[in-house]
Amino acid sequence: MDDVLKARPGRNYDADALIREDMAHHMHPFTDHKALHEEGGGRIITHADGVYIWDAKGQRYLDGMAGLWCVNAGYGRRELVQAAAEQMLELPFYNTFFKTTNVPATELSRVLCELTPPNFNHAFFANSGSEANDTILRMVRHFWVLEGKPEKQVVISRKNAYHGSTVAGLSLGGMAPMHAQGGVVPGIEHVRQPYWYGEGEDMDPDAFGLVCAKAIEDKILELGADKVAAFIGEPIQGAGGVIIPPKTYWPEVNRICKKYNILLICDEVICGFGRTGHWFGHGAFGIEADMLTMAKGLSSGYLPISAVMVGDRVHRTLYDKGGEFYHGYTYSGHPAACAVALKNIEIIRREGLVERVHSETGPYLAEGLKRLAKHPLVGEARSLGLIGAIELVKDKKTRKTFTPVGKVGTRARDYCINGGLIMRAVRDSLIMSPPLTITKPQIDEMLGLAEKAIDKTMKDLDRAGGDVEKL
Ligand code: PXG
Repeated sequence: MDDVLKARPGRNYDADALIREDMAHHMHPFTDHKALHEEGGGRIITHADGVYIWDAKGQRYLDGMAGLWCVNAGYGRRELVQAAAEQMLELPFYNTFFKTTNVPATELSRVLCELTPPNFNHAFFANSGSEANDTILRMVRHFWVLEGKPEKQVVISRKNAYHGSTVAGLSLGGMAPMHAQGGVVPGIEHVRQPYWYGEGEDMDPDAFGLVCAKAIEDKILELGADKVAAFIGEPIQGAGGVIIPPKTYWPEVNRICKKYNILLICDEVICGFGRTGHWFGHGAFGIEADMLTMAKGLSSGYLPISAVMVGDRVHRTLYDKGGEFYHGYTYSGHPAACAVALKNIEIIRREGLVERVHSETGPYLAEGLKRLAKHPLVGEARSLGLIGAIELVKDKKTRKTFTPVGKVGTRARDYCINGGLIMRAVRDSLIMSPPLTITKPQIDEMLGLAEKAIDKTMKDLDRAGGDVEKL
């Protein structure tokens, strides 16, 4: 065990050989492999500590994306490694089918019920956000059949939502390029997103929030409430570009779902576990959800695990009328993943990370972004807690975006990475979601590096006479 827990500083790798090997045999997710080859291959990340990661060439980066929105407790947590190692020595695996369970899965389900609102008293485990959302789709459709309303099967979601990459996940999501590859599950409808900066035109944000909520109501009326099973949404759309809805949006969605007897599902995969300065995104917006999905920050990404929190209303029906629900994954409630999640939650609680994001680092990031918003290339810089976006625009006054879309954002993102900062580019926005352990000086460092990258991008644009095609 001591060996396992010994510090593992970066070893010496033959970076070029590794990159060649990777290009030869490894198909990466969401990747144009031909383009990756032409660019000379990817970055090989070798080790990490706190908020920093290193690649095989020895370059250090501040990880402004917490892995992929997930390393909430930061890198290098020996306690999490120890929790996994101890659990694996004791019981590395046993399934949770056939009337069996294990100690960490039992404890974790109780702890998740403590952390969520009082109507949540049951957890179902899976291994990824996508699997959790697959579970949701099956559960809500089954629920309405058991309720004697088998025609209530349609799920309403939003355009530009992200709910995963399995067939159900991509169908629930609203990413058109994903829908075009491999087919979608029928009976899922997508309405407009509450993206005021990009789509609100000259409307007041609060009025726009109501318009977007009304789009849900209009869709319900178009389909007939007797056909609609549920509405699903991320409290803040993450992969879609950190879209923080106007404050009028979610209360109105609550009202509409109640009025038409439609289940309200929150996808907390990104917003959960302190990201917004609340334990969950639904808490930040007062969303009264019937079901929740969570993953990523649940284990800070140290091991794969996700959960569906099943509210009492749905659980009661499944329990009373459901008989066997033919659903589950080999690794549902995996003991090592559950042990890590439990320790991770203990760390978040012990270190007061949610409160720290809420009252210290979240407001500090917001202040820094306010300063950055004065930059001539920045149209809006928004955040809640430690999730944020910097929108780069052609014209600050009119909120006019660049065409073609994406080139400016990608250029700025590449400058960030070359400068030692990991950021994501979504359209022409820079997206951030750092570990919740980030300190104020590290936030300064993150924003300073982002600003340098934006400056360089602006110089390139000036040199190109403002013509994005010439970038
Ligand atoms: N729901 C939400 C809200 C997510 O952000 C998933 C579900 C799916 O989780 P899994 O564990 O199946 O990947 C996600 C995942 C990006 C990016 O480019 C975001 C995610 C995944 C991959 C890339 O920002 N989010």
